[in-house]
Amino acid sequence: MTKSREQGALEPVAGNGLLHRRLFLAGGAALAGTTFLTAKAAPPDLPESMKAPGVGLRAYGERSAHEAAVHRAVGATPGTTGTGSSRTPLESLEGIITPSSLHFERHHSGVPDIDPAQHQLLIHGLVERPLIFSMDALARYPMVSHIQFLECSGNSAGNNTAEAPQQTAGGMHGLASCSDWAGVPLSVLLQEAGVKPEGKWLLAEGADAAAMSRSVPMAKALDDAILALYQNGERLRPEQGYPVRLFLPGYEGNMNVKWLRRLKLTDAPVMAINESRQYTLLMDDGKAWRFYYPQEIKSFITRPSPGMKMPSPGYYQISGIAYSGHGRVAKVDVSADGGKSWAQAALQAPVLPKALTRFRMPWAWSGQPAVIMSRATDEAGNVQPTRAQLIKERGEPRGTPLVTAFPMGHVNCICSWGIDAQGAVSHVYV
Ligand SMILES: Nc1nc2c(c(=O)[nH]1)N[C@H]1C(S)=C(S)[C@@H](COP(=O)(O)O)O[C@H]1N2
Ligand SMILES: [Mo]
Repeated sequence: MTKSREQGALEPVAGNGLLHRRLFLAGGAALAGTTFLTAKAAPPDLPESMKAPGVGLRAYGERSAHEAAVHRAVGATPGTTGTGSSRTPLESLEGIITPSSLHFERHHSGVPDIDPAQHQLLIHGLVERPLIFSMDALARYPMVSHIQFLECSGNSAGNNTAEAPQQTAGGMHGLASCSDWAGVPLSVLLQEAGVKPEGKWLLAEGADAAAMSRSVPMAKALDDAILALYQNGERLRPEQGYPVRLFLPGYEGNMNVKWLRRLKLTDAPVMAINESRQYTLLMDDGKAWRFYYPQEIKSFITRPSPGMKMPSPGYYQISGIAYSGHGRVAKVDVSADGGKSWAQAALQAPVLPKALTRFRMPWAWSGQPAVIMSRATDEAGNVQPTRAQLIKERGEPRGTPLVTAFPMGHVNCICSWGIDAQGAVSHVYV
């Protein structure tokens, strides 16, 4: 008798029990009889919630009190208020959207309290007509919205320390989040201001005490840059730059200037401290890589991940995220045997350019120790490097703490989780 496609899907396609992604496409039919969980036979008692009416209506929603354990991991720089970062708990999330209240934060001098009725945006410098916009005026321009990720270039820098840091997936990679950003295309406003031929760069300046300043090349400004006013359908959170932020899809987090107050057209980059000293990669030979914009192809497994325990051998769904500042994710390969063999994961639709992409992989865990990892490729053909490849290119790990990790920014190497015979998950280097 010939095997059905579904039965075929239950046969391993790579070492240590990885199964074909087709298993998910078959609607799970093949898994009947090989259950992920044991369903109880007796019906549950009538729950208390059915015996009396629930609480009343609420004007602004809150999550369930039972979910309070899911929160950002906050790391403020000692001796400062609000300078530092907080990380998205990626291991607790599914899909591709980051709830606004869990979007990672990175502030150089805290979160300013800005009244939108007072705030103004100035466009000046090498333009025909300098313009000042109130927030109300800005909101009257045509808008676009896109689901796109934002990532700090210091994200995942823990992979470049000598010992594998024992962090959760969010602790390692949680300076990345993904939202539906809506706002006014920058190109529309530049057209109105009239860019002079010598205007090749824009200085973007924030209205915070850090006066975050970055130079943006004109090509990006005219391509897909927006002045973001909305995040996941509502006005930006204060932490994300309320009332207006520059959003440069795929570009390193730092350039996405929050609390934007000024765009000055210039003929050259201004070499602000935030781009001349910070946010450069200092190489072992003393040279610094500067103006290093797109966030490179990256992926990692969020479930299972460190801090979790696999309760027993059996069927599991490996789940993770992939993204690239260069466009769409083309494919994600997963290995369960430390990189010896690989099989392609299922990509959850929609697979959007410069957005988080959710991948999933069925796995029959035998109960033996295993090392799981993912390797993404983007539509431009960029493949996520191994850690050894990154070290070859950048030099040996410097062991610098995460907060001063600028020389180790743009770390996008493959990240491995080890699973021991008891099912405990840890971060391992292979
Ligand atoms: N004005 C201003 N803009 C800023 C920053 C800042 O400190 N001030 N931090 C930058 C950095 S380093 C990053 S990674 C992103 C973080 O954006 P988020 O806090 O919305 O996640 O904002 C960038 N824009
Ligand atoms: Mo950043």
